[in-house]
Amino acid sequence: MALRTPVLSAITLATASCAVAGWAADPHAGHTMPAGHAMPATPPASPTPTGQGLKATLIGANEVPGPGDADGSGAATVTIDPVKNQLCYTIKVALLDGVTMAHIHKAPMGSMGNVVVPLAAPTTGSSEGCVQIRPEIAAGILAAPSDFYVNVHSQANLAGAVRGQLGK
Ligand SMILES: [Cu+2]
Repeated sequence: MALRTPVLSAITLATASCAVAGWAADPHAGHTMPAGHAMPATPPASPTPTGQGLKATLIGANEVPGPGDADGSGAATVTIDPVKNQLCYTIKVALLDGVTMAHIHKAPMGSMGNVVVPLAAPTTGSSEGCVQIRPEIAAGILAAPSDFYVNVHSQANLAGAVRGQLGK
C-alpha cells in the first residue's frame, strides 16, 4: 500500500504534463478546432442585384410587315443593370439563311420600330455580349419590356428573319 501511492501519483503527474505539453507544442492545434469556430463573426453580405432578366422567343411569324423566315427560330436573354446602364444578352438562332444583323428595336407586337440597341449578329448560330446603353433606354426597357423586341436579320430576310418581344 505504501509503495503504490507514490507510483500512481507519479504516473498521474506525468500524464498531465504530457497532455499540457502536447497542446502547447501541437502546430496543428488550430486545425482541430470545431468548424464553427472558423466561421466569420458576421455573415457575408448578400450579392447585390445587378439587373432584371428578360427573355424573347424569336419566330418568323412575328415579323412586321413580314414575311420572316418561315422555319427559323431563336431565343434571346437580356439582363439590364440600371446602375451601370449596361445590357448583357445572349442570342441563339436556328435555320436562318445567312444571319446579317441583330438589334433591339422599340415597338410593341404588331408594329415595327427603330433600332435602340445594336447586338452582335449570331452568324454562327449564337452570339452574346454586353453593351452600354443610354439611361433612358435602360429605364424604358425595364419599365415596359414588351414595348421592345429582339430582331435578327438574314440575307434571305433583310428586314427581319425572326423576332420576339421582350418579357419576363
Ligand atoms: Cu434590326
